[in-house]
Amino acid sequence: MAELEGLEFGKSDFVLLDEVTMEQFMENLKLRFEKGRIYTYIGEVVVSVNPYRQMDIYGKETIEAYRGRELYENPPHLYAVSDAAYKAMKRRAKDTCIVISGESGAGKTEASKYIMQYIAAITNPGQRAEVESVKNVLLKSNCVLEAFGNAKTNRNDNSSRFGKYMDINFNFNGDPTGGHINNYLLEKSRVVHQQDGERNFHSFYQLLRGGSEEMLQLLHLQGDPAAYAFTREGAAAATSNNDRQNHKAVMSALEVIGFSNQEITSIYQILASILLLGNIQFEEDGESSLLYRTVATGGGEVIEKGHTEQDACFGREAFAKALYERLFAWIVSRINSVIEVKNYNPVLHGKNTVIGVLDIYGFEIFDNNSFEQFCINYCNEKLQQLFIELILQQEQSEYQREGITWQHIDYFNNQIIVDLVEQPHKGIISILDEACLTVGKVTDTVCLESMNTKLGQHPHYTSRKLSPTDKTMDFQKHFRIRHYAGDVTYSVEGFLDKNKDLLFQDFKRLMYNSANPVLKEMWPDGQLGITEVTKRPLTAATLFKNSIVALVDKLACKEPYYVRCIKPNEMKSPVLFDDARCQHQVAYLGLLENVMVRRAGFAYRQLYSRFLQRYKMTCEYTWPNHLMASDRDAVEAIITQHGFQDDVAFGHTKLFVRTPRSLFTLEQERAALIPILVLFLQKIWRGAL
Ligand code: AD9
Ligand code: MG
Repeated sequence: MAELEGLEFGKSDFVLLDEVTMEQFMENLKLRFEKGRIYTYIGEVVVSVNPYRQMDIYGKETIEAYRGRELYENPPHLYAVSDAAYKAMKRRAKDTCIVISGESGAGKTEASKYIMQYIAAITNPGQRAEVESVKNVLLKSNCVLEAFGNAKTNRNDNSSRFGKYMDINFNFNGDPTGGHINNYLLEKSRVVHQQDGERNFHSFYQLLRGGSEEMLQLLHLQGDPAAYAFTREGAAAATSNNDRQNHKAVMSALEVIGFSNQEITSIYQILASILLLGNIQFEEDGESSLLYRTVATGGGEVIEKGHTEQDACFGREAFAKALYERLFAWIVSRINSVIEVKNYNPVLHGKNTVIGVLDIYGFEIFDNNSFEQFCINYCNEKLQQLFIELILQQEQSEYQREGITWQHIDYFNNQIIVDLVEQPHKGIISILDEACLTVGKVTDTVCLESMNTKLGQHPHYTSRKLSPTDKTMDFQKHFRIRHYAGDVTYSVEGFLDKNKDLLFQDFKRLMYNSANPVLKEMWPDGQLGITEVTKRPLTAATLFKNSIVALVDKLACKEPYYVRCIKPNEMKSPVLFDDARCQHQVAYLGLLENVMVRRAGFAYRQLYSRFLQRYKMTCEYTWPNHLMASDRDAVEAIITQHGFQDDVAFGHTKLFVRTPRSLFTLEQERAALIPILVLFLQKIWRGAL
């Protein structure tokens, strides 16, 4: 609990509030925001409010001030949790992860970058070249991934349209030796269509506005986003992005990471072909795989099927989206191949530990919410569930197990919404998949009917049919989920196509047979002959669900640190604190419950035997060995000697310490005693005593 700030800045840890009420919580949050204090703790959780202005709190001196320090020695900061995660990893050889959550525009991606910068700054004091190079690639990868995976939305000018989980690997010295990026469901529909006021991915505008004349000529492009169907809608959108400057930064980052000239050219050729593909108009005539496709009949016969104009448009859009998606996945895998840990030998190098940083798309509510928002919001439900399990549930069940007197704190458990989406046979994803597998003309509306029938009783599901008086929904189109973060009305239009994610086989073969080796590498499945492709691929929703379940498993086995981001207003204003919007976020993020559990709870716990081993030297009754009936009694003697009785509780197997300060005192005393002990032991050895 930091005390370096005066009281005029409010309480630096919500645990210190006089009373844990929403009113006091909001008052403190607002006061701190207005005083430019954007970070506040709940124990070890950082609550962050997006300042929407450059803050002078990320420089070298600040990094130095936090380096190696304990959480409560400095004012709250992302750097302090980053250091805590790093220390846990280094001292205790624990894998840790930092989970950043909050709605779209709340500041997750910015936070993840500051965290990475901090970790890069405090490691490799010896400046070893290979470690520096790993750090450099990790940092530069952000710029490339943002160019290809972020876009301006109506919520955020630089909105992440993919989920990112990055593992950073460390050797026994605590220096980064490599890393791995997992990417989750890129919102590829954006390639062909954007909502009013939104843009396509940054990469297209960067190329068109920032590419040299020579480059554009080579790619047969004009340097004007308004000239292309896929970028026309977003061409005029006001944005704080400097496309021209960012293009330069991306080109240089690609080089630093190690992309070859041929690879860089190929990347831009693919972007150009997507733009040109978007401008193709169809008449029902001519020959190309856009106009007909080869299909295998049930009897193994191969026939050609002519396309209607509608088929051709569908094929063209699916192709453009797939080209972009494969390009993005390929860029990620190329970065991974550069940063993967090489020549690692656990016997020689000791345990390889990991810090994971998760920055995923935040909860979204738009005017029109489609399949992508459905997936994004489901993912946020899963992360909220993990937070509940780790912070609210586990904590309380440990007190119960250890027999500590405990008043149970109630919280909303969103498992019921997670089930609504993902439960086998009954959940929305299953119903969607079933509709996709059904042969014949199943439309989005038929699928909606099926959901209405099967989910009509669910307290978090509704539709116009189930609430006929609600005129904000359409009978044919809409269903609504009561998410933990608010109600979202989804339009089923396009759900089935997006879930099937069909791409005609001919495109895959065409790409695989390309003379360009980079393109060929992106389409390995194009090798299969027409009659060999029989297995039905998993649907997009099921693939996404599987990847998110795997992600949650990965996070759950690491020691978690949390950053909970809050968006202060909808206007991107640095001075506006919209009370209602902020309170809504505090409520659904479960922050008040978090304070209650934390406040009634204990910051630190340790097995009696371990505690004793570490601190027995600080007490005359336990040093060098105790003669008491049990370790528990010995620990009690240490606690009593230091006068901490009121700050601890004794469990069946563990000691629980309420505030970190008591522990800090013990640590200081231990540190002061060690040199004296060493001297003492040396004298014994020399026979001086
Ligand atoms: V989304 O779910 O990807 O749409 P994020 O990632 O939560 O969203 P992001 O980090 O992109 O939001 O922040 C949005 C904008 O807020 C940034 O582009 C900055 O202009 C602004 N921001 C966020 N955090 C900070 C900060 N610590 N300092 C200054 C900030 N500006
Ligand atoms: Mg983001």
